Amino acid sequence: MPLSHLAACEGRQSVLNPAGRDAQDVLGLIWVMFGGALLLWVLLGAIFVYVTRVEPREMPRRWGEALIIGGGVIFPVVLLGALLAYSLPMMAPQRAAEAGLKVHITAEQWWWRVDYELPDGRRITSANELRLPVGRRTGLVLNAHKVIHAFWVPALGGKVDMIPGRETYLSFQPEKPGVYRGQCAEFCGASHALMAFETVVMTPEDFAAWLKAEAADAAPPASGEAYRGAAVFAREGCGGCHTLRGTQARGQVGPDLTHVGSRKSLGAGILEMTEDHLSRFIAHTEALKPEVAMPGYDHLSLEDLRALAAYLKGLT
Ligand code: HEC
Ligand SMILES: [Cu+2]
Repeated sequence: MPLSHLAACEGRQSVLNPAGRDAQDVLGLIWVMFGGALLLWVLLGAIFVYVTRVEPREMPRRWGEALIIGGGVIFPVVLLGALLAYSLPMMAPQRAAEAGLKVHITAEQWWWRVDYELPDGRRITSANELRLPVGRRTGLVLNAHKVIHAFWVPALGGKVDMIPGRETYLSFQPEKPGVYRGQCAEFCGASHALMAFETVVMTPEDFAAWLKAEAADAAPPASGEAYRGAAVFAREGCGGCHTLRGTQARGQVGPDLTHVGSRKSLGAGILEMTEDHLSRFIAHTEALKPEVAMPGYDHLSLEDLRALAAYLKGLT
């Protein structure tokens, strides 16, 4: 592993490197709690040194009682009360869903359904990548299909469980354009560690342009090879599980592929989006993601796999 990967504090998936208001608040809370714990540790150490080294003789009973009541009851109540008073008001804004864009995210095994709900009620379906406008607060409505998962983009905000049959909420106000990694943070089965996604924070203008492109139907094949790929897609029945808006493919089992080629990563954050990786993922799905619901298509010829990859990469 390259050393740079070990420098987790500098990463794009770190609470110590906040890129949004909510993550900034969480980091503040971390430092306050760390400071409080340090203070307590020093205080206890001092008392320990005092009673073992400085004054090891038995203490008068009145002193002992005062120490128990003061140090064991009053002090923790005051300290924990202050921490509670400091941290509670932070919770509401982290979950506030303001008017404006709302994104519904449903955790599947092991990928993410992502559904943008515009203020006028229109929905735009995507998958495995979240895009957000910088400087605005976007509400996230979280859900899960079969088992509990947890949604976490450390650089942007807190972590919240995703529970089948029960909506939970989070909201982000990103402050720096960039790409931040998110990861499922609750064990959800064999491929739990392979369930990540990129969050792309864009300027409001770029975001509006992206959203408009994302709302469009799938692009028709633009080359001979892509054309052949579209035919393989239809012949192999990929559309039984995947949707390509504007075509016969209307499956709901797997991720929406209408604009799969424009995503930064493939297979829920496990591979970079390239044609090579696409053909590898399609041929060896189960080897790359244990227990995945998509069968591997390793019986396809290399030409068919390449054509499929060219077609899908062209769906931007
Ligand atoms: C039985 C249902 C099923 C069939 C059939 C199926 N897939 Fe999938 N596919 C899935 C599921 C489920 C996933 C999500 C896997 C994961 O990442 O956990 C997926 C993921 C993908 C992805 C990655 C999407 C992304 O957002 O990264 C691609 C590309 C893909 N499939 C292509 C195909 C092609 C091409 C075919 C036909 C040759 C096919 N699939 C057939 C269920 C299916
Ligand atoms: Cu998980």
